[in-house]
Amino acid sequence: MPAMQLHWDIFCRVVDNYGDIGVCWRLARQLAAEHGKRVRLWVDELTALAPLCPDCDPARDEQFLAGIELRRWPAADAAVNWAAAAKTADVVIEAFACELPGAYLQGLARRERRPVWLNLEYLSAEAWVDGCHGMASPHPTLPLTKHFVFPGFTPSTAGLLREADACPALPALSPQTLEISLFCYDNAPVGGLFAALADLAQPVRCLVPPGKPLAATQAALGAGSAWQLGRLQVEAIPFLSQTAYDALLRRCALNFVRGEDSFVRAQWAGRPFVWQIYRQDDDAHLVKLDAFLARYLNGLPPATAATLRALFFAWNGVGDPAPAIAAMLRRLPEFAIHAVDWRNSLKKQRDLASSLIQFCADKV
Ligand code: TRH
Repeated sequence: MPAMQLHWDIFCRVVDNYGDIGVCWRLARQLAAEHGKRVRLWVDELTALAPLCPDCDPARDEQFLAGIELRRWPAADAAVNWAAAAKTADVVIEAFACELPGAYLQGLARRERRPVWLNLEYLSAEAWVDGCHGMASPHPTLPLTKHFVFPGFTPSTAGLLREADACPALPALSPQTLEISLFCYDNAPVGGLFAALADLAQPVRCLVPPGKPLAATQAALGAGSAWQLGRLQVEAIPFLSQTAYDALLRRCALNFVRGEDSFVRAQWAGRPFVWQIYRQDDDAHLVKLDAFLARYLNGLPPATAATLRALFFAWNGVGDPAPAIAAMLRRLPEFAIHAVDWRNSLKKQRDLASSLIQFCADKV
């Protein structure tokens, strides 16, 4: 392997929710823990990290956590000596086009040996991603080139975030109770879900994290934090650390996930999942959903594929959720086998952190 590329700066602006910081925090941890990198993570809103990482103190400008130097990225550029900060990094990751401070970029441009500068894009299963991964974009005025890195589901992309221990042996499921986790946006059709679950012959326990999932649940079932509908028990749970959340996904027989990072984790959990995609203007998210399903359902018996397709679309506002959920629940054992097969096929891909390291090494 050529250059060591030891020092990595990752920049993260929290747009909304937990996905931006969720991805950056996971990537930072893996680069430090598995690849021995010295990572400095700049985050504008540390309050978004605190729920995922209970050791984080959002009041502090600087702290060391999980082997990472965590720094506040203040709104005012003058609050940081960016010229000094630009002197160390061998690799700079601008997450999700968050735009680096001008003085930091100027500092990078003055370096004798320029760092590798990457823009980490959002995940998409669309085919065009294959052609765009690795594309270069020279800075209009400075002698710097940014490369676009696309996570994805094919070997032509940078792959998915996957730590060495992302796919341990699956724990046994609860024999009597069907356990379900529900991480969704507040417009998810949870009423239809609860109706379908309450109709099952088996006892069901549905675990609801705080924020939008709980708001949706309360809108459907009324105020409170625990509800009983026949054999269905719906229960509010605390927001878990990222590691504990990953473990919860493995423990549940079915997971409802959303956005980007929990969506990927559900796939590593090897359990059936339903995805609520992050909504975009002009229904661009439905094109992305379709692109994912084309890969995910490929090769399944037509009736199974049709059931899952109807369910994923209904959960995203296209179709009637209650019958789609009921139909999926009848096929849950088939869906469970597919979840493991899918995980095993995805695991053959190179993971995102390793791809980034290789990409940077190739640039030197
Ligand atoms: O929070 P999200 O909706 O994030 C979204 C998406 O990433 C979207 O693409 C992006 O544009 C938008 O943010 C700005 O969903 P996501 O991506 O699943 O992120 C949630 C994170 O929270 C993930 O890292 C898992 C973590 N998490 C925990 O650590 N503990 C918990 O208890 C739960 C429920 C989640």
